[in-house]
Amino acid sequence: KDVSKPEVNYQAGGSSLQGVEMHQDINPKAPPMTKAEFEKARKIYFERCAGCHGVLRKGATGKPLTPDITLEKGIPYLETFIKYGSPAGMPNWGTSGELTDEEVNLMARYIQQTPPQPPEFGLAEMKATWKVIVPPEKRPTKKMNNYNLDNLFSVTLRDVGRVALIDGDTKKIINIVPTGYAVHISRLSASGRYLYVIGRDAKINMIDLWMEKPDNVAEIRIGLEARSVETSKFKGYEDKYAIAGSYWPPQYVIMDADTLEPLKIVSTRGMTVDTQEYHPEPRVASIVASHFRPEFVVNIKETGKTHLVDYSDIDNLKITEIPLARFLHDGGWDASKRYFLVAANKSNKIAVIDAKEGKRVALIDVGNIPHPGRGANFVDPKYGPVWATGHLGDETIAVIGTDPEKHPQYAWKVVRTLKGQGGGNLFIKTHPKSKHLYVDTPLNPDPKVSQSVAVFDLTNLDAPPKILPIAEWAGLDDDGAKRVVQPEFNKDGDEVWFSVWSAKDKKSAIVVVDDKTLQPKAVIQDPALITPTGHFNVYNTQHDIY
Ligand code: DHE
Repeated sequence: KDVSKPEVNYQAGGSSLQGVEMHQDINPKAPPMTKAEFEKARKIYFERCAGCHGVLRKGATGKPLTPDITLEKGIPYLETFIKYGSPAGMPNWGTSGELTDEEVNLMARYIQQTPPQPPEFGLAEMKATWKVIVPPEKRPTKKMNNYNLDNLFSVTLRDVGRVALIDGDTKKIINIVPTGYAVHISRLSASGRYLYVIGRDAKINMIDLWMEKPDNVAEIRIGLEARSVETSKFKGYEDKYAIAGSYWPPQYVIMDADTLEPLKIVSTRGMTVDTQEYHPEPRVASIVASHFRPEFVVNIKETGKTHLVDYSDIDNLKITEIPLARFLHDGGWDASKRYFLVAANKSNKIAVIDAKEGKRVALIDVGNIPHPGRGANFVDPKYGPVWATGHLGDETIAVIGTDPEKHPQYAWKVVRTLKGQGGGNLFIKTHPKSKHLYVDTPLNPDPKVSQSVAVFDLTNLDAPPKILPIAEWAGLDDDGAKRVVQPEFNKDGDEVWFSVWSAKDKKSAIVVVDDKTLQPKAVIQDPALITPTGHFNVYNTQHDIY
């Protein structure tokens, strides 16, 4: 792939929707394909192309590729595009060696066919996959283990469809739990007892941390492709509801948090925020739970809108639709947890929602493709409370004022711009007890940069960052890619954990850094730690501390 376009390669990572039957009649105007060719092309399309162009090829961050457009272009034109890429962001799938000339030709023919539509996934389909492994009445009535659960880490083992539960105190693996494929995130119930994880294949696993050996107690598939799960956090609704959003079908579902029983499904199909045109495939990106109201904040990519979903009466569901900007992706709370800041990544903006008043307060221009993860909150020596985001498309970190009461002149403005190591940043992190801001760059094309992190001194933000060679500290003796991804603090805020992420057949590790000395404190390596990516501290995730 064209290594200069990390953000494109990053998006092109969907699953193949394997096992899903989609028969397609050949469009008589399109170049012919056999059924086997069509199937092969369909699989390649879902794995490589759908992330940018959309399952229905209506266009998202990539251009639309519907037959009314592609038929006119013809095979040689399309082949050239697929093989060599374009300056606008299309990767060079052919010359990079990802696709052979034969496959390039196959894809050029395939995208002239009518896009096959994957099946819908309603209540009946969800219920057919739903399993309560240990019913609530058979679960422990008190904590049955001696683990310090607040300091437990849930680590995604991406390519093997598992999570590792690691004791943050002893750094020992407690259990390896089977899950869906490539778990994207882990989230906690309000009480901290239950851990919910969601795979790309839209499978949710619910893990009871009170068991002698924490393990699965319920599971369900809520669609064919998904990224987000969350639980109700408002007072009086603790551990009551869970919610998950899917990419396909475009919808979200509210579930009983004790059993994962699906209760209410809401489609996100509808009009886009700006041109107000119908979009058939608006994917659900991040979801957070409000602390100020019984509401979920559901961010929808292609329409650029956020739904505030009031769960106080789910039979008479009230949804407030907030217009933001395209394409909403990830975000986090400010330190007061009143304001939610979310990246509209192709608009190069951060949007701010006031969760107390239930409305939009700002749209802030930032750098190229903001990608905050959940972002980082700290008190800037000059500008007061701020929240920061890094960017996939450039080396900057945008620092935004978040205190409209005491620092109104800086609120919702970029008050400073820090310079990191380079583009390809995914996550940044600090902790209320730390004086450091950590910035990863796993998608930077230069291995020196993708294998290290930049650390800023929050008391002296004018100084250049220190660079920590995290992958080198892991001491892995093979030639794995060793991308260093996602800083995450322990409960006490004195250690930072990083995944050193290599391919499935190479060694990976977790490196723990001492936040005071910025020296390595521990390396967790185990044959079971295959492709670790996201890793979530229970206490910090439960309480939205970042
Ligand atoms: Fe993620 C968060 C979607 C690729 C690791 N990712 C998110 C969220 C979304 C999302 C919507 C926010 C969830 C929330 O907060 O509710 N991610 C996508 C994609 O669509 C994308 C670009 C391409 C894809 O096909 O999935 C993508 N993500 C990746 C990766 O390649 C990463 C690095 C490794 C992996 O596991 O696939 C990756 N994404 C993560 C992590 C988080 C995340 C670790 C949570 C960060 C946090 O601190 O909360």
